[in-house]
Amino acid sequence: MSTKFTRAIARRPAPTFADGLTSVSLGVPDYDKVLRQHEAYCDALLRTGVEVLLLDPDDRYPDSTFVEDTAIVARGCAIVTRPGAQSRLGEAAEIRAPLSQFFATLDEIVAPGTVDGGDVCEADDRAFIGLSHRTNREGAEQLAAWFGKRSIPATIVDIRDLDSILHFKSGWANLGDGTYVVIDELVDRLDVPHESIVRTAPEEAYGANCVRVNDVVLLAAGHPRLQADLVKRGFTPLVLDMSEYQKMDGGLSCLSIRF
Ligand code: CIR
Repeated sequence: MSTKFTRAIARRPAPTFADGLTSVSLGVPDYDKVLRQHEAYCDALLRTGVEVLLLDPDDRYPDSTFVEDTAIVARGCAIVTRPGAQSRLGEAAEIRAPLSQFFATLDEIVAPGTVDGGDVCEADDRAFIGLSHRTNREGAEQLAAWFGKRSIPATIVDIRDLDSILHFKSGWANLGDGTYVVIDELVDRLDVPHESIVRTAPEEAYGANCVRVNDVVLLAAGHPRLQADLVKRGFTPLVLDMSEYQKMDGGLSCLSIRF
């Protein structure tokens, strides 16, 4: 079983994109390429059958194209997060109006809690919340309670000791149908059966941030082993060049909120 998505919200990258936060040294993103890769991403979403609400770029927030971090949607309800990086806090207010087009009420994470949507993975009948350098204990607990009210049990996973990933979903993807894509470092951290895990090769760890959207799995280019493994398991990967987003610690999931 996998969630059927009908809509997605994305935001065009701002000209200030390269001023955003990053922990990697992969070079400065080329803004023309950033835009082209974003267009390809939105086209791919459309091909999965979802309607895309594309928001205008917001120069004030270089990381604002990573909309996933600002809200979580589950069972027809939405909660606005409180991003963990100071420079991104204001992004939460900016997602309210677009979300209000689809949700009559919006809940919110309140101070001192912080949550980045990239730390939150919904998996059919349960949810995982990464405790990271962006999502703190208060935020994770507020969100777990929010899921609880919707009868979705949430497991908090501490990833603060892992330097290799920014967010939980940088290393863990739920593909539905009982399958997860997982990096080595996370394989033994959660109580999911090993046979349900597609483990990424160490040199393909970035590929773990893949996204199931309806009949396809969006997958970053350059991960041939993972691509083959997904095909073997009956999935249909749709490969996208993410080079410019990787330079800013971003991946496929962070570029949209899907519901
Ligand atoms: C940041 O550091 O906040 C951005 N440069 C990247 C955010 C990526 N978001 C995500 O994986 N959900």
